[in-house]
Amino acid sequence: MIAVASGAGPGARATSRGAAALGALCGLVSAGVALGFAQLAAAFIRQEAAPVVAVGSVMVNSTPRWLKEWAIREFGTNDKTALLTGVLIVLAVLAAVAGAFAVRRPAIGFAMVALLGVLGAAAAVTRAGAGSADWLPSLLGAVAGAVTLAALLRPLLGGRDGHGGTEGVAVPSWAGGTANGHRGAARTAATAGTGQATGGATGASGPDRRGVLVTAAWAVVIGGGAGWIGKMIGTRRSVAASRAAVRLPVPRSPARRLAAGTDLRLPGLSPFRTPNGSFYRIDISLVTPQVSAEGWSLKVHGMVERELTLTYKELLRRDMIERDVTLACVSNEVGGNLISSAKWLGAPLAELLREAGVKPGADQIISRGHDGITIGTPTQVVMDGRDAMLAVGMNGEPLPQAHGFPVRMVVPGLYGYVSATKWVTDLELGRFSDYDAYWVQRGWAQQAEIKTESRIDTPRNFEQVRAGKVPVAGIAWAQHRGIAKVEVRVDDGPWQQARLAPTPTTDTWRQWVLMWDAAVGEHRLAVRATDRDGNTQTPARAQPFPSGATGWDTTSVRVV
Ligand SMILES: Nc1nc2c(c(=O)[nH]1)N[C@H]1C(S)=C(S)[C@@H](COP(=O)(O)O)O[C@H]1N2
Ligand SMILES: [Mo]
Repeated sequence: MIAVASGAGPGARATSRGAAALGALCGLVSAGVALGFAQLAAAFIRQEAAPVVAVGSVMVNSTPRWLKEWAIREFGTNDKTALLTGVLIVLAVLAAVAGAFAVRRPAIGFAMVALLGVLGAAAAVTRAGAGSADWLPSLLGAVAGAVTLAALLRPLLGGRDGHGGTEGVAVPSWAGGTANGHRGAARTAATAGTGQATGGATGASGPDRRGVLVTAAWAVVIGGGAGWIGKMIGTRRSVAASRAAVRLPVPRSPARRLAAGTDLRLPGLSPFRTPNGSFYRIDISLVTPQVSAEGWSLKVHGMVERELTLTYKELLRRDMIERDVTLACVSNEVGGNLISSAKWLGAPLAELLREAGVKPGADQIISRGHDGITIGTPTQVVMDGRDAMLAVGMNGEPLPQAHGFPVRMVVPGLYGYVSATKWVTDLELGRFSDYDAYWVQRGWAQQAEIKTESRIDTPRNFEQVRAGKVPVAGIAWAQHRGIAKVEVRVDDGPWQQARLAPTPTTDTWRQWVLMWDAAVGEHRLAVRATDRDGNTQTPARAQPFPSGATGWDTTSVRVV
């Protein structure tokens, strides 16, 4: 990077490199301004239309399964942050390249800026659930970015035919050697005029460079301000206020009181009810959809006798039930944590469907979320008497925004991707043979009951415990069938029956514990559950795709 030789060659390279570096910096600043203005525009349209989020969303929708599974494994629930960071890094690199190009070949540089704008706009309009004006933020952003880049580069481009190379101090300190000893070589190059010949615009003088930096500082302030105002407006328009104003109704049918011992309260064991803040979260949305209770309505249509539309107020006036139900994600691996349990409050879904009058042959309920997802649920499962509901409350609070405020579906016994539509706004009765929902289009099973499974919560894998009585404890689940038995095996010993905690219904997980007489050494614990239909968990390992993982959870423990 340092020009050591005297003479034109290396010095010229250093100056042109320096110009490219300044151009890259201008590109970065312009990208920042572009994002700021795009954010401001998105505040008035929708948050999801902001370019980085839009590109991320399209990637979420088209990521191959192995990559998505890897991301979930690697980043867990931070997978979204990781994705957005990745998109930002790629944008930063492209913006820097565009800026570097713009110094020498403005046409190419500005074409790249335009292309980035078009890409953002294309992502925004093709995103599932996009609105018709969603291309605007990216385009406004691109215009703001281009204007900024032009303003920043003006002195540099002007320098090409102006004073570049003619002044004694033509070579800026950013152009190559920063150590004093190397300036001489660079200066030689510039004064010789060869810098322009080989490297294009190299002649920004000290005052010009200062001008660029001052403009850049202004651009950062203005772009940052626009972005900040956009964020403020976005937050003000958020539905937090709407949620805070909700008064949940008293259920006609309250949840069964939890019998003593339902929660064994052992250290390391998952609590029977997962606090809302630690409830697992899985969805395709990079920004939490903002649906206010006042703006919400649900349409029931398709193969029904009578179309219905329901507002939030009307929904709250209906008879409500309150139930403990354990939700599980089909992507949960053996031993994984994509499973949580809560006490839900909601209106029975079957009653609503009976009012609409389901036509014969309508075997699929296609529900749509505000984020554009579609989820297909068997009509017969919802109508079979189980507590399928349109939930508005979770553990005594209005649904948190991340979990579907104002209304989501909950259907005991089915994986989330075929039942648990958050931000649900539309129910269409149809046929499985006519329509594949979002995940089914991506190869997952069209219908999927939750498989009978169990997990060891304590001792944890590779934990070290003291010899003697050690509680081995965890959870087991077979929603809507119910857990009949849980057995634990130490090394190659016999299966020993664990003690089962009570549960209010068959729709939740069930805690279990086995007091283990732990002897010094390395031991391997395995667990298997049997449901009330008599199915015992198979040891055969299966991946989550396409209909849920199977296999026994195991932990390795060192007893000292
Ligand atoms: N609108 C919407 N609803 C959705 C999803 C989604 O991506 N969008 N994901 C589903 C999946 S795959 C699961 S496992 C559950 C997770 O619900 P939770 O985030 O409240 O735990 O929501 C389901 N409902
Ligand atoms: Mo899921």
